[in-house]
Amino acid sequence: LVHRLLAARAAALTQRATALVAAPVVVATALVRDGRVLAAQRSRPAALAGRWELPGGRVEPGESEADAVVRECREELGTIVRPDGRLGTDLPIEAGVLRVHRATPVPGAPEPRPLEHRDVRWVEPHELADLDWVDADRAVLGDLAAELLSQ
Ligand code: 523
Repeated sequence: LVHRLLAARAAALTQRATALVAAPVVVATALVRDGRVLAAQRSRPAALAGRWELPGGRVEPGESEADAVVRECREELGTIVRPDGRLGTDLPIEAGVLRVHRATPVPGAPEPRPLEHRDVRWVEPHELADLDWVDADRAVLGDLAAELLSQ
C-alpha cells in the first residue's frame, strides 16, 4: 500500500512539474517611440474585444521570445521592431504566462497598422490608466509608465 501511495504521489508531482515546464509563454510588446507606447485594441474573442493590450501572442515551438516579438509585430502591425529586453515580471494568464518585452521601431519601418486589431494608438504615460486594458496587461502599467518617463 505504501508503495502504491508513493507511486501515486510521484506521478502527481511529475505531472505538476511537466505542467510548469510546459506552461505556454505568450509575449507582449511594449513598443516605445518618443516617450509613448503603442496600445492595440483587441478585436477577438468576444470576451476581450474592445479592450486594450500590448500586442503579441504565443511563442511557437523552437522560437525565442525575441523572435516571437518580431514575428507578432510583423503579422499584427505590419512593422519591424527591435526587441530590447524584458519589462516587469512574469504575469500568470489563463493560457500560461505572459512576458512583456520592450522594443523600439527599426528606423524607416512602416507605421504600425491594426492588421488584426480593431485599432492602435500611441499612448502617453499620463493616458495609460484611461484605457480599458486586459487584466494581465494592467498589472504592468506601473513599470510601463516608469519606463516611458525615464527616457
Ligand atoms: N494575452 C494577454 N495580454 C496580451 C497578449 C498579447 C495576450 O492577456 N498582451 C492573452 C490573451 C489570450 C492569450 O494571451 O488569452 C493568447 O493571446 P493571443 O490570442 O493574442 O495570441 P495568439 O494570436 O498567438 O493566440 P491564438 O490565436 O490562440 O494562437
